[in-house]
Amino acid sequence: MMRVRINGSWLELVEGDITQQEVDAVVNAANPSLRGGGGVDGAIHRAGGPQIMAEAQRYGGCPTGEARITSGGKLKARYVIHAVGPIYRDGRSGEAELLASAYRYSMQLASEHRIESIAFPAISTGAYGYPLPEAATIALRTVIAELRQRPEIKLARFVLFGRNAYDAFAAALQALLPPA
Ligand code: AR6
Repeated sequence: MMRVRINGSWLELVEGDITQQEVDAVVNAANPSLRGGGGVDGAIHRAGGPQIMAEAQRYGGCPTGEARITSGGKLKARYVIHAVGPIYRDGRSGEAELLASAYRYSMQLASEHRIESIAFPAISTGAYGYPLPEAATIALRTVIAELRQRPEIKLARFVLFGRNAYDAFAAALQALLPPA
């Protein structure tokens, strides 16, 4: 576990399962149809039950780089924010901006819904193939900038699935922080 103070708020890295988090909102790594899938998406819908899908369907989809919010169903979290990251192609097809946008959009929705604690997965790094080191740097840089601008969000936690993802985020965070 790693924990750093960003102004008055906390940024945390933990290894674990996002469906088990006791936070106001968990972020789903969704696809533009919002109709479910594997990975985090499958796990969230399985754990949260059919209410989440019923609400998500009403949006009729979500463009890449944006996000939509539903209730958390049976999850401990009150909300699920369905964020759509990019499919990684070659790194020169706008992927970095779209990935940053998915995180920014999620933080904006969190602010609007008075969400004080939010848990993110490593969006786009599974089925969508984004290389972990690059994705980690973009994710952390973006969420740190958002925490600085949105002091009402008190905690942003990255929930990394497996040692490999955790280590990539820990290394990226060390590299972003000012030297002690
Ligand atoms: N908790 C936290 N992280 C997890 C969990 C979990 N329970 N399960 C997997 N991960 P992915 P993407 C990690 O594939 O790349 C779906 O089919 C996983 O190890 O879930 O954005 C959607 O419907 C990886 O590091 O999302 C889309 O079609 C990270 O979460 C597509 O996959 C993201 O992997 C989205 O692909």
